[in-house]
Amino acid sequence: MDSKDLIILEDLYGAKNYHPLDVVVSKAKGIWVWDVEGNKYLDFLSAYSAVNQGHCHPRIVKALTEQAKEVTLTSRAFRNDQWPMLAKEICDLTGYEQVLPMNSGAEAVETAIKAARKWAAKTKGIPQDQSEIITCANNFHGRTITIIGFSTEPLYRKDFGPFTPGFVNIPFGDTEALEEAISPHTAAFLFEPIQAEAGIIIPPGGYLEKAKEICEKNNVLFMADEIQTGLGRVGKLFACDYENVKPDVMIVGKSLGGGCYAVSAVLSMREVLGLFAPGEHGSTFGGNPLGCAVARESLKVIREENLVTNAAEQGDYFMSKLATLKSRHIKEIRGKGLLIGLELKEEAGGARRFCEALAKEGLLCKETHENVIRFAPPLVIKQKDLNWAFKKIKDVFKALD
Ligand code: IF1
Repeated sequence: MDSKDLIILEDLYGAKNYHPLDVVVSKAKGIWVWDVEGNKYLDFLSAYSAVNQGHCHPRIVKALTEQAKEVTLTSRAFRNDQWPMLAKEICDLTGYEQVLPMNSGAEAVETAIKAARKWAAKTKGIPQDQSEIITCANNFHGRTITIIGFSTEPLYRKDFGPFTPGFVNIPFGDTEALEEAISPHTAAFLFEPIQAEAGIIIPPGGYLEKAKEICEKNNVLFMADEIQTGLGRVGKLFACDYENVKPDVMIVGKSLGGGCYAVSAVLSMREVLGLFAPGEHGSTFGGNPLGCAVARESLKVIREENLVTNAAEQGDYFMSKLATLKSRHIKEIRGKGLLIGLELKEEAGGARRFCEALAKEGLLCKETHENVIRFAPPLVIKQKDLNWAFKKIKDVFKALD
């Protein structure tokens, strides 16, 4: 089967809930992927930051294959020898007292929402079914009905109602709006420290610190969704580290599974996660030994290969290169670490055509919304590869100028 045949099959049998570039990947290693015909591409998306460690990292693949020969799934009706080790290691790494394991990011966000509502009822004393959670406009936290219910993106919501009540939206980056939105029924403030899908939106300096202060003053849980910004992506272990702010609840996922398995988790103090009684929440695959063995190695790779420092250094370097681009199409270039967005002017004709031209040059990027090209390579990338990528970007902007 060549790429053409495979695209026909996918378009015939696959639901069209995506509009992928016509690149049919059959092999991947580190920062590189190859299509069925053997054409080589540099991956500048990292599966939306789920492959921070690079594709098919040998240590993570080894952890996967070794564990697969021992035990893969027991359900949590019984215990296993990998989950307790991951629980300790991730709590030691992040400084939280407890952790609840899930699989997808959305499941972890839903878990955090349930934890906040449970805490509101049992600890804050908010009357049953009256707790509120404050979220930000242009958020992205996943695709479940509850989560899209507080999305402000019509495309994610259309025809999927009715939605879950109990959410209040405020503008991102605005602490006065946060203060005004808090009521005696507010359980939590759920936010992304940098809004990636919204177009790599970085809040004003001091925003996280001030927002945390407001939440503390009002006994509101400060819940950070670090599923995309966490685990080194933005040049710190977590985006909240830029302001030395420690969320009450932290949600992680994506690269926790090292690109080899879906592993997500909610981290918090016992005062919050300790409120879950047996049977009140769960998941068939949550905390399974295969995912936990992979996650343990994924975290070790991030630490032992200094991926956080590399993301900071290479991100700064790449931003300085991008700043030299001369193009009438460029509106703004922004980012932290290796989460970078290049925003085009309205009249540039949309980011998709730039991504398609870049793919032809061997650089795989993805547009976010209409006008932002996202640059997010695996955190193992070296300067020489960024130079290669930059030349492709420069050539494409010259050609499309
Ligand atoms: C899609 C976007 C990115 C996330 C944050 C939770 C989740 C995500 C901050 C949910 C997932 C993915 C989902 C994927 C595309 C991608 C995405 F474009 F959709 F918004 F990365 F920006 N919190 N983001 O970024 O995690 O359930 O997917 O494991 O749905 O198209 P998930």
